Amino acid sequence: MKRITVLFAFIALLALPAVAVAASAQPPAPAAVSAAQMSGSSVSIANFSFQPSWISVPAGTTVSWFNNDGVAHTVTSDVGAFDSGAIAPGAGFSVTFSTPGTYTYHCAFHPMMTGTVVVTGM
Ligand SMILES: [Cu+2]
Repeated sequence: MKRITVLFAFIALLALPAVAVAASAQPPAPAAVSAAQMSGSSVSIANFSFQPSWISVPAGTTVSWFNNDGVAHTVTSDVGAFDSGAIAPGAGFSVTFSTPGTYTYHCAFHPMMTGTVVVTGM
């Protein structure tokens, strides 16, 4: 009986590193958003901020926001040009900017969260 107990302990020790590797091998959920961010047309909402808070895109670009935070936020134009309404954690919102200009926006729930989209001519 004691030998079986030792065997089980040995197996458990062997299994531990395998479990740890499997857990760390899981890809981060918003991998697609990260790739899009490199093109400059995607904004992550995280830690009560827009990241990046300032982006510049050519006219005709669709800018997407993705809520990576644990609470709902909004993407609300300062002048009423667009308003996402509440974006739940894990959800997104996008706007296609066809007219060059500077578009400032904020979160209606947390007014200290602000961002800017600069749309340049084509
Ligand atoms: Cu917010």
